[in-house]
Amino acid sequence: MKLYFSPGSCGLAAQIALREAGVPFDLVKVDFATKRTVDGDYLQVNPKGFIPALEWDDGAIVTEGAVILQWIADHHPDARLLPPVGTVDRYRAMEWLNYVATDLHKGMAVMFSTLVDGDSKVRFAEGNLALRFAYVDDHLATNDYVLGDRFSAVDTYLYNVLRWPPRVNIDISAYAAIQSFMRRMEQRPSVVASVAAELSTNR
Ligand SMILES: N[C@@H](CCC(=O)N[C@@H](CS)C(=O)NCC(=O)O)C(=O)O
Repeated sequence: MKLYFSPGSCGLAAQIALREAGVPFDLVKVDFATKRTVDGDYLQVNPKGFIPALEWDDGAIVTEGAVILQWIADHHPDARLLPPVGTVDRYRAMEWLNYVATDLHKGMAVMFSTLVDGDSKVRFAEGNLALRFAYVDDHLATNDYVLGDRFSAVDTYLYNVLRWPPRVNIDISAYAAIQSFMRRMEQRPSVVASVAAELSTNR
């Protein structure tokens, strides 16, 4: 199993989920600028050019972070990373995965974009992202994890994306429930190991 990633970006969630499921994997670093890995052309792996991508030992490749998380969860049901397929709880989890992917992840992508000027980023952070953070904070005020009292794959993605605001000068320290959630996640061995693994490949 190979997980294609780049340090500091959105491959962290899949890495945490793989560790939670106890799946052995190799990390393969992708250079965003050249779209290359040590093995060669990353566009042959994922023509969209985005990480993450997960390559199975038989060569099958899955892309899109929210889908990769479901793939990991469904292939390792004992890890109970997501509610069973077809249940209302599963659709609730999918709602959250989609919200994190489309509203939070891609909203934060605006803040990293070189195509958007500084003033527009400030307006976007205040007029758009602040509402997203407030919604998440409100939810986490009465739920230890996104799906309630139990950790799930959704938390890996939310944690991944919520690591980014300080890097683009967005202060989320006043969102107390988000802060508690982040500290809770950082106590998990899977999170500690995944962050360390990214750091070690970044040296
Ligand atoms: N639709 C993709 C988007 C993933 C994505 O935005 N990946 C970013 C890193 S967080 C990326 O690969 N960027 C490459 C680049 O900007 O060159 C998904 O949900 O997995």
